[in-house]
Amino acid sequence: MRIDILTVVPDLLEGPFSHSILQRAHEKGLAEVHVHNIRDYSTDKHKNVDDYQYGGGAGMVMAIQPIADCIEKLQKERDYDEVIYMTPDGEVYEQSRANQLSLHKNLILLCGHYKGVDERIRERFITMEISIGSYVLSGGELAAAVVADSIIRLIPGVLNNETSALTDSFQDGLLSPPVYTRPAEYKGMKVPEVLLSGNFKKIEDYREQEALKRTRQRRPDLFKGTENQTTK
Ligand code: 6GU
Repeated sequence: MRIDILTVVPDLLEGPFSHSILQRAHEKGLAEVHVHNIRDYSTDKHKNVDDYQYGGGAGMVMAIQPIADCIEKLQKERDYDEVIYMTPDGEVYEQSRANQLSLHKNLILLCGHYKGVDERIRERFITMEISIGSYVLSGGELAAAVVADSIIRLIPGVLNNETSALTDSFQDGLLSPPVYTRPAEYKGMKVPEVLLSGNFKKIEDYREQEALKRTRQRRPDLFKGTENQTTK
């Protein structure tokens, strides 16, 4: 899997991809993330990437030329499965979408900034628009890092324990049950007896009940319909 991220603040994306599992995924040759500075593609003499909006109004708009040139260059080099625009007015991101995207080979993530991109970019190049929630970030970079992380960790071989992504919260449409580690008792607080019993059937039942209870209490919306469980 290859992910190309287009941004006007590449520094913001350095941290997330030089650490932990994403770094390991890269070293194992399972996933590579390439960050492109949109400014490098500007043909403007001042290397501008934004401009005033037609019709007036506060806030700058990301101009079409540098973004179009960058996307066209990448698309000449390989076929992309999706060209995704990270924007607060996109489709709200969920696990089902992460699962689907993790099956692809090449993705472009375009990070929005300022008032957003010239609408013609969306019309010509964008195949999917993603928001990571109902709040506004200063730019799409942190959202792109969230999306890239959620996808890359699903690629087989990226996580040490390959089954662990399958038992994540949301993968079966439920939140995860509580977990414990040693000691069995800490200042009077005990680990539930059943987890120490060695009876795997009972442990499995207990975990399922706790997952249901937690989901009912915290995310009753997950029970409404099964659309969260299927790949859209
Ligand atoms: Cl993708 N971008 C921005 N700027 N804000 C957001 C977002 C994206 N998703 C939620 N808020």
